[in-house]
Amino acid sequence: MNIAADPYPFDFVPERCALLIIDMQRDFLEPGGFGEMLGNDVSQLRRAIEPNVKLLAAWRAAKLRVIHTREGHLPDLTDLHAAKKNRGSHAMRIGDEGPMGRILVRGERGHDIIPELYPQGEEPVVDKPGKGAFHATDLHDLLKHQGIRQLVVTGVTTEVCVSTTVREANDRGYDCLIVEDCVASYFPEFHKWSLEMTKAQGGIFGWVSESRHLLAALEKWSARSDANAGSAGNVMMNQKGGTTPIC
Ligand code: TIU
Repeated sequence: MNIAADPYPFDFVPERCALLIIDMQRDFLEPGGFGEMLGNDVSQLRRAIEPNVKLLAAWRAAKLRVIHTREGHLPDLTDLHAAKKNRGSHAMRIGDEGPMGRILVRGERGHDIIPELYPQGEEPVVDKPGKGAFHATDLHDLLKHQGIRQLVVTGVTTEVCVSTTVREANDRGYDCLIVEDCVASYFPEFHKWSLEMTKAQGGIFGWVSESRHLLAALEKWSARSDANAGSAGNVMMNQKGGTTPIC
């Protein structure tokens, strides 16, 4: 199934594709967390929430794979290296107590995913200490075991964790498509150029598209699956006028 994308249409194979939602956590999207601690205006990221809500709902309705990630550290900070801990000149640091609990620490309110996009059922949540979702996680194994070869990537921030993850995925053999209106940055220019870099040189890191194209494709896919399920669940009339399931 072709999806309109840059630099050319993306050959979407739903059964082999996962929706990977990067770090839609309070610590990045709400005041008082890591994003604001770094001096950023968190309201810049919030425009990606609604398009993600719609895409996630359609993805779930199509019964395709969804994976969430969260950036953060163990409470004892043993997975936080000094380079990340000490960078910058901020009064607040990772692990310090903020208005939403200890900043970027697993189990704290600020570290969790925003309620609008909260994981459901058995959707995996990959906790990552770094920017890339493959570094020091079992994401690659998880994808391999599920037969996933393509990633539709959304979340925050475009040029940091989204871009790092797409680059890591690219080197591990995945085809990645970034959904432009479902990713966001504190810096509109970085967002723009990060997407430009992804799709430059014939799609050096992957494809860029918009959620409306994905939604249309998912609708088609769901309609087709429903039709198939209808025929798979078909029954034939037996001689007594009852029904026999077709196995
Ligand atoms: N600072 C910034 O833009 N991002 C991060 O620190 N993490 C993620 O992008 N998730």
